[in-house]
Amino acid sequence: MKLVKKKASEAIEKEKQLAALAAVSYIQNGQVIGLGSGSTANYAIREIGKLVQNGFQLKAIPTSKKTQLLAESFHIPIIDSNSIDHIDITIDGADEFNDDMVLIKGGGGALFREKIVASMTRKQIIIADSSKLVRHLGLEFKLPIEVIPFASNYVMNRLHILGGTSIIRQKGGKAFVTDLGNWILDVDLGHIRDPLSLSRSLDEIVGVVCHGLFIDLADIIIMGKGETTEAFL
Ligand code: ABF
Repeated sequence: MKLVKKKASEAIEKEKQLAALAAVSYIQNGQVIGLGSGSTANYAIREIGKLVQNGFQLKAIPTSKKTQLLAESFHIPIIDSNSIDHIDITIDGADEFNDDMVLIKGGGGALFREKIVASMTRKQIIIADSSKLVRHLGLEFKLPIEVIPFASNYVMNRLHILGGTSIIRQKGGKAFVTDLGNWILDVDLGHIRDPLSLSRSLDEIVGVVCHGLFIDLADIIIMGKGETTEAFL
């Protein structure tokens, strides 16, 4: 059984790498690049580091402290998000996506900066392995929602009215704290049949900083599939 699991995990990592390579091929010299978070995005950051090593003049905006540290280790020049008015290309991951290119993101806790960077980006490229493509959003992956800690109980009660069951994400026996000092609720809402309507309802709840539904925020999704990739446009 262990060998089967090992081979499955190797296949997933291969798909992530293939998707990352395909995404990085879109990058042109002199561009401003948004750097995503998560293991799939990390493969892309490694490849972007090679571009920089080969003389590409790039400027990068990371979506998390962890991503910034990795980018700096590859000598990718980091700039302040307030020093530019747009990002040319962002390469980022996802936890789930469907045929309508709606994403669930935030499994890594970086969703707020990811959504800001995605909103600043002219070409948002999402990279994922084939396990991330789902028919019904939310059935397997709970929706991450970033909240102001002061409002967490109030938000959990409002989510309950919407039919959601929330838990405060933990790390090391206490509430996980995002780069921006907030908490994450992981909310079981079952099958999210109408992401746009839910997104609007969540945005109205005072204390919600950001939720993990990314709608109209993916220009291309590159999915690794076996030994190749598939693009969703
Ligand atoms: C990030 O990529 C997060 O939004 C998402 O949770 C994560 C997926 O992680 P991985 O690529 O490791 O599956 O953008």
